[in-house]
Amino acid sequence: IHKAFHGLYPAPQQLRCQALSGVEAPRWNDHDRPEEFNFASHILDYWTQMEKEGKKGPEPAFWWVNSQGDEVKWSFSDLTDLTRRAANVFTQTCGLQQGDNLALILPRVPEWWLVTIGCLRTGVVFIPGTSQLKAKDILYRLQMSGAKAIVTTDTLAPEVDSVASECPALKAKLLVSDHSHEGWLDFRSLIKSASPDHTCIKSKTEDPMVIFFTSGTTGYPKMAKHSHGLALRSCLLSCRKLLQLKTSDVLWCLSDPGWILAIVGCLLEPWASGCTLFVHRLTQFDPKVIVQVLFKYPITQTIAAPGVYRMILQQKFTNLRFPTLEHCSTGGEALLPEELEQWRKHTGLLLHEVYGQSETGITCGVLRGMKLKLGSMGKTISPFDIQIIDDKGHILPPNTEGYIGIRIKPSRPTGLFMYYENNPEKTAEVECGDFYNTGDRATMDEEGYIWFLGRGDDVINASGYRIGPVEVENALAEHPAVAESAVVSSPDSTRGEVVKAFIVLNSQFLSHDKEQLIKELQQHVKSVTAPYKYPRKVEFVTELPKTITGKIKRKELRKKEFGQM
Ligand code: BCO
Repeated sequence: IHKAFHGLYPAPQQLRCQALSGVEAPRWNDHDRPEEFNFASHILDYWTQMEKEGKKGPEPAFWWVNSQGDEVKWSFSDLTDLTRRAANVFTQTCGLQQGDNLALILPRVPEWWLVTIGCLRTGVVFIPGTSQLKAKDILYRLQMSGAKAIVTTDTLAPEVDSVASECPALKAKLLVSDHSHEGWLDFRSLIKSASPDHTCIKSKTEDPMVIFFTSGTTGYPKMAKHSHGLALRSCLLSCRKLLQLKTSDVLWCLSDPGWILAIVGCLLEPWASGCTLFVHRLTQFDPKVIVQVLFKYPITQTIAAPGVYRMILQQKFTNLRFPTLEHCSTGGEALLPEELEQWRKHTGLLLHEVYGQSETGITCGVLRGMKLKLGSMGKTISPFDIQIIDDKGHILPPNTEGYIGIRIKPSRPTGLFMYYENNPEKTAEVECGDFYNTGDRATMDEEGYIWFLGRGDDVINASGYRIGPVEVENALAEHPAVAESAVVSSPDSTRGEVVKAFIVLNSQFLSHDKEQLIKELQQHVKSVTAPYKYPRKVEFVTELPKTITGKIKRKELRKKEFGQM
């Protein structure tokens, strides 16, 4: 069942095609805190062993396709082999050690999985980023994290090269490409020649594993650092009840590899249960391709942001009865009850909402088979204890609006981020009494069902992207037309919410064609920072509402957008 990817990698051993013997995935109880845990050795190598003993069926662990007809199928044994090689590339070729940081900016190419698991094996802390990042975003990430290595593609290599001299910590640049590039190590050929012998580190559960850059109301993104506990959480009994994956399942998670949803849905969830992870190399989002893929391949479960399901529904396809699809999950932004109803009507399937942040992974959700309440994003998943709290950390009574809080005292639960790296002030800011304050507003009913209401601050959630207004305002400020701007969230029928910029123009631009100027400003933002942040709505104003101390009242503008004033 294996076709070597472009013939680059050594032919791995064939899977034994024996009947399934109902082999069980390794599990931990919700409150277990093993001193040591490593997803690569405890989970992946376990499945490899099951394959070798003929106790696991012939289903691949990894099934990757693209629109050009290329296909990669890897067994767990293949994954073990290739990721041990990746581990050797990191330690031997690049000289990386446990605890070093590595920036990982790849699209959905098979090497993304080799890098992530190679990092797990060596204890190198990986920092995923979306391929939409631009030179400035990359510079910020490299400087803030002091990353010693970066792995990316030839599209982004020039962007990295343009800032590399300002990143003294950066020692190794690894390229995933069919072509070589001066000053870059060729990851594919290094994997080919590396040894498949490697002993996985014995990581402590509390050792760092991954860092996510996450946007806030003020300033630039913070670094939410997670331990191996994030991976352990996927193996806890309560978490396994969320999707109830079997080894025969084929799971397709459509999240971009830069987000925590991809770490959970494209790595931890499928392999914690030994099922097949399906990946389609979507270069540009296209609902038609998604629908074709769901008809063509035996996919049984999907995970995607609500916008993906919404955009499929908006295409008004005549047939959405997918032959093998059984269970759909969604997270990243709010799902409207109407969208759930439409999806059910057209596909015969429910949309099961999950909720989480870069700091938390999945915290609550509608478990498979659980009673669903329209508009609710389900219940807390243990060992997290979610309560609705006020801004002092007091627990509020049922059906009262407050902040979503996750209990961190007397002990921080497995899977919650450790802290914001190098930022004890921000780490302290989100601690609220006995809770981590997510900053998201919600209510909880008497049965524990949680109803999302929105952000409590100025952070924008557009199409499932968390966007800091300051990041967009700073990008706009670089354009000569902009005297000042205020960026807020605005409702949108396709994307839930979009970024809207209120802009005061410099006098010499007042006479310019406004439509043309809007396009130019949008293009400008797309060119200086990750394009998903660009303002899809722009309004020119003569002044911005401000407090007497001169602070922009974004809340006022936001309320106006949502018709609340
Ligand atoms: O709409 P436009 O065409 O004007 O602009 C789009 C792109 O075309 C453009 N773009 C992309 N790459 C570019 C580029 N422009 C220039 N250079 C490039 N290299 O920029 C705009 C990007 O917007 P987009 O990403 O929203 O694009 P699109 O294609 O409409 O995708 C729609 C969605 C729904 C697929 C996408 O928005 C999406 O994937 N959203 C979900 C994000 C997500 O997974 N969030 C989860 C975060 S983790 C979390 O919440 C915790 C949960 C446990």
